[in-house]
Amino acid sequence: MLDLQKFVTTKYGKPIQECSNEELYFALLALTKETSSEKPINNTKKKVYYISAEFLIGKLLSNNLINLGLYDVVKRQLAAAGKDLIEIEELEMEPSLGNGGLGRLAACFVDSIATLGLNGDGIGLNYHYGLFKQVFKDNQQFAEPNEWITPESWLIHSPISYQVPFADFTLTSELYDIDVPGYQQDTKNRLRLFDLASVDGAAIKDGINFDKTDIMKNLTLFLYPDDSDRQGELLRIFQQYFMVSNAAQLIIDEAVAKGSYLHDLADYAVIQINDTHPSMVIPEMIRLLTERGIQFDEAVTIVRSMTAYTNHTILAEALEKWPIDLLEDAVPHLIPIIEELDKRIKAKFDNPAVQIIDESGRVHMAHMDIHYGFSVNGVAALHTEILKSSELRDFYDIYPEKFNNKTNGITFRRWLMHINPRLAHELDDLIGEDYHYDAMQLEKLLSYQDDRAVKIVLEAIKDHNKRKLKSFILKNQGVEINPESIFDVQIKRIHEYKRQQMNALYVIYKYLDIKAGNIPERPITVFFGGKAAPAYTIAQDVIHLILCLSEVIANDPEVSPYLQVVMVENYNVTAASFLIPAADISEQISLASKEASGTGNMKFMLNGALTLGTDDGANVEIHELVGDDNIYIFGKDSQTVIDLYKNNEYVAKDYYQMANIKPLVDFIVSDDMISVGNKERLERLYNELINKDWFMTLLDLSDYIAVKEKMLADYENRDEWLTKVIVNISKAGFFSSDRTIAQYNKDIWKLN
Ligand code: DL6
Repeated sequence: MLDLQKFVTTKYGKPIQECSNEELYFALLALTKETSSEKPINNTKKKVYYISAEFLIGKLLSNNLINLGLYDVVKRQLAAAGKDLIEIEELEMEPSLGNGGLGRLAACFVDSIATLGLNGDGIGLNYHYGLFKQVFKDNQQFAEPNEWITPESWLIHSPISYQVPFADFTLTSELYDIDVPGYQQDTKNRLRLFDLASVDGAAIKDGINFDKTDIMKNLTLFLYPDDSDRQGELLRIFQQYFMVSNAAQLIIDEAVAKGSYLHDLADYAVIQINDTHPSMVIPEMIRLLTERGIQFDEAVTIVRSMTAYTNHTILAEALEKWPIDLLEDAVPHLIPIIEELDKRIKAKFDNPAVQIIDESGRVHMAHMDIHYGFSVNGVAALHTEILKSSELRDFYDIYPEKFNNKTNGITFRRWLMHINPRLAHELDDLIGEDYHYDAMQLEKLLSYQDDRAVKIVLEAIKDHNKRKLKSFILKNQGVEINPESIFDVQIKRIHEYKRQQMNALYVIYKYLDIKAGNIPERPITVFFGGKAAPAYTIAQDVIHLILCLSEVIANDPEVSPYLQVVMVENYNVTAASFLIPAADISEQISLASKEASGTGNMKFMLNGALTLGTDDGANVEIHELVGDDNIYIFGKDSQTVIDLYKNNEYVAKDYYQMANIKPLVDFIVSDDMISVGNKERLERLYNELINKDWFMTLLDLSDYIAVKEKMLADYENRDEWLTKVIVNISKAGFFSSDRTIAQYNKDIWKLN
């Protein structure tokens, strides 16, 4: 049994009571690292290497304490000494190693791989300043470096180092590991983050600008550095190659250490390519194998039998295509290999749509993955179907056997047990703890869907979580929110296809409706959170719209008691952990066919929020599981949208002219808005909406408003609403990432 008092006294020479929270945080960090260091590394023969540009792991203290079985005892012993684990954990810096859904998914996956006792590590880069820290000024987003690495942290410096060759120099890598203890598992895995000793933050000036040419100093400064110029594109290629060359060398070394003689490498290792950022691992692995004496043809066969690709987007512009001359400048030694791979495809297929190198000399990374890997998966049922029937149809015709679906999932250790302990304890009491190991057991909760006493407890838990969020927002942003209001939450990267602008137009509708004298039955607080890529102007304009609306409403005493808009600054995993358990309405309103899956939708459902969404991504599967009565679906379906694009039939202006829509869009450039905002930004967004609206905001706006109004009205029938909440929680088990990983293993990795 852990004796925390003894551990702390040995470390500091004084008892817990006399320690500051900071001292206690570092004591708990040391305790957790020590406990996981004692666990042996999983060393079974075959291993999966999950290579990803992002791992959005979030704070680790509670998560690791839960997985190591120490959480309750630590919490209790701290409380006995008058200390609060939650307050202590606040001092942890959130690692800045990811950005959005793809990165958070990778974090859930490494947790689930370890929890299922599978041998698998995450491999990525150790970004010193993450994507960026979002700061609001003048109702606009500004970017600052997101510093997170402190002298004592979760990173463990490893002696492993490799030489990574580039055109003009060779870099020597460093490796930092973060232990990944699975939930109540005897062994552990690791997240392995490569870095360069010479990287220097002093190169950054004026926000997140830096000299992009000085690779030795800037290689791992930022995730997704601005690639709007050639030097930025080159830097991304340097990063990607650095990541995969290190990964490939590590994979070979580990396999050889276990007895592989390389011809049988695929019996020891399988690589999951997470989106196209790690795609260069294919030519790099071929290069390393041929360098070690394997014939080119055999190297291709080996690599093909050990690499699998996950597609996370159907946005064509997000599928990477690198100009070959750019690759030549950074990694000339890969060019003959890529050209040979391309030549073989050209000899076999004359369809230009499936070539690796296109007529303009661009290398299509996804095409290389599909031809030279053995598996291609989408991340939700609808997404995979769209890949097969339209986006990657030509490939599906060639390789139907490679395509498979793996609907995403989330780890319940973080997204239930950690962020909503009261709900988790209530579930433990009602249905037992089996769902900790088998999430489908949550269905047992269905038998309580008419239980008044359970509903009262669920209401009380939501109320508690709303008050926790209130304190968080007050502390971080100095804004007071009303915990008695309905919490309507949209948190995700800012992107036109995700349609935060449609939600903002609803806010305008509600604002004007209240001004017209229609007072809502209950106040509503609309939360937004998310970062816009610095080079994505319209997304920045959407943030500006939301911030201006927030100010206009806050300044209007006729409306502010009933409606509030909060744009959460620097939205990250920590903010999500407060927002999700407090939410009533989960906004999943992407244009149907555009959101590959979404994983926030699953987190909200698990925490008792109801989905307001389109039939898109994993919403479709949520809809199927909970049934029509327990979800609020609106908008055109994916096939209609696909046809609209195909036939070029959508004309935004036709919708703009409609009597109920025009006043809402016009409000964007009203005097009220321009008085608190930037005219150029607001006008640009307004013009975009009426003249282009590529993601069809106005198409679904009327339906969205109608269904949201219905949802708000339904909220007042508390009994029926809480039945829906119970159904949603009960049906969330399917979305455990343990299920997703078990499927990856059964169908793709075949580890045990
Ligand atoms: O698969 C994880 C996550 C999905 O849930 C989201 O729907 C999808 O947008 C996201 N994809 C990306 C890749 N880039 N883009 N665009 O982040 O993956």
